[in-house]
Amino acid sequence: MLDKVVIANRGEIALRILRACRELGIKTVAVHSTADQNLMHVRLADESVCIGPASAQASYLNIPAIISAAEITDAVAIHPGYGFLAENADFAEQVERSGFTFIGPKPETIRLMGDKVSAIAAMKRAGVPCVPGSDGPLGDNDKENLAMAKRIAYPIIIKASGGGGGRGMRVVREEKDLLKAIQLTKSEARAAFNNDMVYMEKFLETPRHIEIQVLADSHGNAIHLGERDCSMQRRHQKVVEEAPAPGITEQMRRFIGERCVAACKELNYRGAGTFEFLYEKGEFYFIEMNTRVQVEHPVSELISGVDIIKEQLRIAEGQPLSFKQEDIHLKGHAIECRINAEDPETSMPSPGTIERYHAPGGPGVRIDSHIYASYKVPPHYDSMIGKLITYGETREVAMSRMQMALEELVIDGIKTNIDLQRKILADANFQKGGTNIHYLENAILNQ
Ligand code: MV4
Repeated sequence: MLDKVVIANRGEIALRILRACRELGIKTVAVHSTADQNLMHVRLADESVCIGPASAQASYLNIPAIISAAEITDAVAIHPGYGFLAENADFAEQVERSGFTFIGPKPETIRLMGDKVSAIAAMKRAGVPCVPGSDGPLGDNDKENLAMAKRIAYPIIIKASGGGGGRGMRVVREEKDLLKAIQLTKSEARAAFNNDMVYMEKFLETPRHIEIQVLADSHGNAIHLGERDCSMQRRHQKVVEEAPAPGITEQMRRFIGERCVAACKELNYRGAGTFEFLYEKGEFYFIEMNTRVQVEHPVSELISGVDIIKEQLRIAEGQPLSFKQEDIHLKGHAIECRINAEDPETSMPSPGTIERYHAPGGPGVRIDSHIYASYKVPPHYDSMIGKLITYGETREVAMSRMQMALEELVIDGIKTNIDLQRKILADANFQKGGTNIHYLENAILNQ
């Protein structure tokens, strides 16, 4: 097994990774900023290294500081978690060139998937269904671009190849706006991503966001753990996630899951990954692949019984996957509510000191959080302070347990989105299941 791992992240995911390492007997090194001396996982880690000042740029994004921390502690591997450097191919490359194991895919794979045009081309080749579109970058021939949009049929969307996660896109509803929109998206993309490559897709008006979790080892084995529904979002920030996705049949799950597994084998994929799809009128359309572990991985863990972080560590060690697709039996239903330190009126981050904390419990309740009473939420990072996850034999049981857990949960001293989560769980259409990506903003937040 890996002897010692550097956890190159903070907050709940750093603690989640530390727990997985402990279970496997792996020593841990916490690396943290000066603002994060009091993080729970820093206390629990075997060793800790301060890597820089509060600003993420100077600490959690500081590649030489993180690699130096691995060197001085004699660690053998680096787990990037999510966000920060998790999908930075240059970081993965420098980690490996310095003689450490990067716990994730090969740098080439991260780079391929980070470029959306090349990611979509790879998926099409592998037989993954994609959104009808330009099948490559847009050229600068106006006549050709106008003809292409007419063929795809309006509305269409222009997306930056270097974008993703909602950055660098523009919807075009009428022919008269197309050429201007292409130019604007290009110049924004050049400024934001230093890459002005853009592509065109049919714009889907009311899709759901459904994603497939995969795991692949370095021996050519790949499996999927079914799907998650992440449609309940605001400004591209997921708020509630669940698995399985309401209304997805066993046949649809097998169809799309098998295509993702085939793509993993074709790409020689390694590690945990997520295929993101838009789902509309019974069809899946690939949009992006995430080459990291995701915030919402616990809902897949609860319905599959697989510890995704432990599998990441085993895969990085070169071990084969500890199960085959036939061994995966998805059972029951899981829901995750993200708990954010934010103002309920404005949804702006609301850092400060947690005066009181009471965690809910009982059957089927899991909390992934690093917070404790007296913990001071720093203003420098993401506002998510934990995740409340419930499991039940049915979706109804998981929802009922979530409603009880949200009632029990007490976080005093800072503003949080707990009341918003209570409102979502009480919403009749959420309870029915299958709401689209616009539902939270259009129906719940407008009440
Ligand atoms: C789309 C789309 C509709 N049609 N692509 C936004 C985030 C990025 N991952 C892709 N996004 C979208 N791409 C086509 N062809 C609508 C969105 C979108 C969205 C997607 C997933 C979750 C939330 C969203 C919110 C607004 C728009």
